[in-house]
Amino acid sequence: MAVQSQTGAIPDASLKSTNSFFETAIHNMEKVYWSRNPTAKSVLDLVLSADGNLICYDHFAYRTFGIDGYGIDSMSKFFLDFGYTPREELRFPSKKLRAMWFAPPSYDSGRYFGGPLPRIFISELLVNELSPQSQEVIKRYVKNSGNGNIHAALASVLGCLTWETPSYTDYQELSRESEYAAWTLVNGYVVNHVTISAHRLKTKIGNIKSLNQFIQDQGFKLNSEGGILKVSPDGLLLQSSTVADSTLFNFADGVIVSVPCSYIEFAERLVLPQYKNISKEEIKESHRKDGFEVGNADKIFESTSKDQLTRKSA
Ligand code: OOG
Ligand code: NI
Repeated sequence: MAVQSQTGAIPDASLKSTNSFFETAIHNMEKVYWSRNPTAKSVLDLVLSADGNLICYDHFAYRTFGIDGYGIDSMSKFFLDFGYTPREELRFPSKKLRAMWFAPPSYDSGRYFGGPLPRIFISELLVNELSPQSQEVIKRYVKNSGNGNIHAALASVLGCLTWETPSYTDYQELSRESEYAAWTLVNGYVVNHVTISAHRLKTKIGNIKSLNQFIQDQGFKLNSEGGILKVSPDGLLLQSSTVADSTLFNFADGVIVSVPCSYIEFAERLVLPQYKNISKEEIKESHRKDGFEVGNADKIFESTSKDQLTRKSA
């Protein structure tokens, strides 16, 4: 089925006519994301124009409320139904979060734009560990949303919440305790960010250090939490991200306030030591570092934080 839209970041013509239901669905999740996040879209356009109009995605990420069937499982079901495999769990005790990542059916056969399907990273807020006040707010929205959790993927494709429009009072209550909670209340299941695979870019921005420099030279602000470049303990997973855009949100009690939406991330995965003698042309994604890192992720989460959004210096 051909996808008809002017808002997709990547020309829809590059979605083949044989495109599956699944690819069409995630392409539409992406369109919601590009249409709401002008900075992410400008960065993508910049990378596309500098690197020849085809990119690979390393992963897509989502946030959820880990309670009453609204957590990781509500979103992962869709991906599991289309061939994804659950991989590892990551824990973030001080943020009261946990996450799971899911591998696509193949890393090396190209199905989605310039490459294979993206990995999927889904986190959830450990709601039962929050204060009674925050728990009450989250449970109220979740309870009144019918069986919204069953339709998480649909909500992401449509770009709408499965619960009723929040009040500013509730948003503020959650913001005081967990910025993640407040973000999820107003953004729901929409794509939190997409990540461009830096090592798969073909020109000189095909390593994350040059890519970061290129993006900063164009005036974009990168998340500086713990340093711009986040490096895994083994040195093989390098990540960076922009600071999230904000958008005006119409709260149910009539207040219109700017709230954080999404950012864009870059990841470079280096070749594993056991494959270091393979020639450059023969290196596949499966020869590279896989998975995610708690230390990196902990800092990437901050891309939607008030501290980063209000930071003055570039
Ligand atoms: C996810 C942050 C972690 C990564 O790649 O490690 C992450 C989020 O902000 O929801 O994206
Ligand atoms: Ni990420």
